[in-house]
Amino acid sequence: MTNKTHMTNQHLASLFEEIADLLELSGENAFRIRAYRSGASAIEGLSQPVGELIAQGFDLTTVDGIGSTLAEKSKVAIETGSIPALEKLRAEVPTTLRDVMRVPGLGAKKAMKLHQELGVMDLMSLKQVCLDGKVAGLKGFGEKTQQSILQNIDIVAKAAERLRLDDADRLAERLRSHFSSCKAIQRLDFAGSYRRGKETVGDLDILVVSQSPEKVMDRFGEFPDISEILARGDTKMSVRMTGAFQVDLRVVEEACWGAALQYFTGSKEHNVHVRSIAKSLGLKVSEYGVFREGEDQKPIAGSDEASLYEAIGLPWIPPELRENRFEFQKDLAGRLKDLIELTDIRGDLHMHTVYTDGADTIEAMAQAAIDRGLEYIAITDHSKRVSVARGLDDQRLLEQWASIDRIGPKFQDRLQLLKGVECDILEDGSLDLSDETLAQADWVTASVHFGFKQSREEITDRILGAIAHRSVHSISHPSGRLISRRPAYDYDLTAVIQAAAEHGKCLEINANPQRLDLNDLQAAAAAAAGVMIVINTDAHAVGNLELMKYGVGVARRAGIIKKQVLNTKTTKQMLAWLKKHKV
Ligand code: DGT
Ligand code: CA
Ligand code: CA
Ligand code: ZN
Repeated sequence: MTNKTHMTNQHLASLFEEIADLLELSGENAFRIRAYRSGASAIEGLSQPVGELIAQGFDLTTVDGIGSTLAEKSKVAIETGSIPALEKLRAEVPTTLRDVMRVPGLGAKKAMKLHQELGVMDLMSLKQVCLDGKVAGLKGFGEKTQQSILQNIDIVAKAAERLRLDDADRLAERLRSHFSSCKAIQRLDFAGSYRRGKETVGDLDILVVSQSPEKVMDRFGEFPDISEILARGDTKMSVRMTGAFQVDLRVVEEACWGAALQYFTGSKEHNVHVRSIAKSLGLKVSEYGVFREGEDQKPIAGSDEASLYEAIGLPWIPPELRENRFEFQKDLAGRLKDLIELTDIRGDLHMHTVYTDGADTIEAMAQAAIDRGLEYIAITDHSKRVSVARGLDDQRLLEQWASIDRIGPKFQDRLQLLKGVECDILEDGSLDLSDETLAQADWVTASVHFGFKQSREEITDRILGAIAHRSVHSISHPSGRLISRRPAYDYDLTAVIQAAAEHGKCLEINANPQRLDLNDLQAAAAAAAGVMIVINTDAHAVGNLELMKYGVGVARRAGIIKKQVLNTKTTKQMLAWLKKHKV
């Protein structure tokens, strides 16, 4: 028998967990439920895929926690991809009730009662019956329970939410320093979507090399933000943080480090493609290494990631590219050589000062830019339409530029200060400043901050008008979205990209982790159309200049190379570019 389904141990374990939950909801006896739960954690703790063990004729019942029933069901699952007993349970009990039973204070019995008496199916319908006041009237519940359910639903629902990349970054840094005192750890790194630099992260995946997994897990358990230990096996532990975010930790062997890091970095789609390339070469890639087909004992590569990719004829692929989008194209090696890096960035062309809603002066921003190794910056405060930020009218903007003319020489030889502005694209399609004023700027970036509810045609026309304006160099945060808070306005990005390409105008990747637009796929489309990309922090304080890395991350995920990014130019090249674009 072979593992045709390529089911991972994690997946098999999750099927047993689901059976256990559904049995609990059905009111089954505790003994049977516990058998499935301990089976699930036994399977997760195995150091080799169940499919392989079975193929080798290994007797699963010799593993602690796995009896003959579960061994049999494992075989069926590996062979067919499902378990009949689970299918039967799913037909009897809505599997979405599992979320309901996890609401603090409920549990299986109460969840089932809510289902039978009030037709509750999932968190949404639970919230509705609470809001309707129906739960309070139910025997054994009452007003107080109803109130606490309402509060707790939001916590459970939040568990389904993803963490923004910068928040994930802060958590990862705190975890790293928490683990730094653990002497049992030889090596530690983060994998998963966080390592790939996705704009939001579903959970954090930590990978560790250690001879004493228990000590590592003990230390993990001491992290102050943990609200619940979800699972702890021999080599794997999962916890929930307060605020519902999940963190997974896996301890692996030093010899498999590269293979494990590659596997758990994903993406799943990237890994599927990697395995298919391997297969065509008569090789097998798993989280334990690269093996010759049929020889499961000694890996031929996998102690580091580079050796794994090399074994299947590929250069090491940066994690940001591992989404099965561009990384398997023929010209990969050539592009990788020039893939944009943070150190390629020489300037920042979007930032605010105390003249509008920034926290720092022009001088402070300039000094901070020098400290970060930048060679030029454009000061781009808001125009008057942004009245909450005390946006500048023509008069005040000209005054600011006059002071930049005075300040500029102070930084000579260290930093080129450019006179810029972030000019609003008004609802009627006109620009917020006069043509005469705009013509005097070194750098003009135009943005939409208002009128998000306009029609697709209206918003598109506004942006197209700005792109065609002779003094405008760039469009900032072109989609207007705020991650997890506000969707993009409706506009025709393809038309915008085409117009930008025609007029030789830039489109921005806004590096603020709340924005990150253009996003990776949009930026890739723009660059492919020949549009010059500019990556800016939109800093509102000196500390924000460090956000540049997030914008560069988006560009890397888009496969963008150095020469496709305007602010990789040297000061001299930049001034020449600006001169060429001056009318
Ligand atoms: P997330 O957490 O939703 O932002 O996304 P990821 O990519 O971090 O996903 P996660 O945490 O479920 O798993 C981490 C990596 O582990 C994933 O990118 C690839 C690998 N992986 C996990 N489960 C499977 C699986 O069932 N099949 C394959 N091929 N890879 C898996
Ligand atoms: Ca993850
Ligand atoms: Ca995970
Ligand atoms: Zn701005």
